[in-house]
Amino acid sequence: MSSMTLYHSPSSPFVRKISVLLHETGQVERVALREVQLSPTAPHAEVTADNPAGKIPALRLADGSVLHDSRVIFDYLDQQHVGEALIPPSGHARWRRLTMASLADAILDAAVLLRYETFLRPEEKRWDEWQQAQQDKIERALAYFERDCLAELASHFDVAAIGLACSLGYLDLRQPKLGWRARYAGLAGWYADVSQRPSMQATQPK
Ligand code: 99T
Repeated sequence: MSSMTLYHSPSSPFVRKISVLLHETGQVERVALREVQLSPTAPHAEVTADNPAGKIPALRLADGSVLHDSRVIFDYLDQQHVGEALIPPSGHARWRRLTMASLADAILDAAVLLRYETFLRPEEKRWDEWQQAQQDKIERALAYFERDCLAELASHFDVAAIGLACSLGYLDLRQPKLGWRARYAGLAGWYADVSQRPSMQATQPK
């Protein structure tokens, strides 16, 4: 029986990072999924009671305590299996891979803000410069990954690679017009490879 409950939405890339980890580390059966619909303007009461920020993912543990956000949950679940850690335990590798993961999260933060700006905000209140600034963050991060990180990404499917894979999947879902593959052929090739992993196939966004 599942001992933990994950507040979940099939479109959330932050949740997807956790779902990919569960598949990669053989922990799928340990976590029950509680699907919720929410947005900044339509919070979900149960989620808000457990996470005052009102965001998913949040993970309720067997003792009733709750962990959030995705970085904390990822770290926690990575310490609950006996295989190779997805977050390097110490040394330079730890800080490097966490920094890459943080940049992948920055892509997500910008892409989710863009999504809310175009999907939730009334048209007459939208701000083009602000949207462009979010797109610029995404472009700068992708250019950095393409220029400096291809070999590192290919070396391990860990916290950094999972983060970026979920970010690229989310760009395909919500920002297909960005057409990132045309500018980042190396990332496109890497993403095509990792997309074949069972963990990525099983967690495709809907
Ligand atoms: O901002 C809100 O009130 C509701 N939004 C969320 O819960 C989003 C869902 S992605 N989650 C986050 O922003 C989590 C960010 C946090 N730093 C983490 O967990 O790492 C939904 C995207 C979509 O449906 O397009």
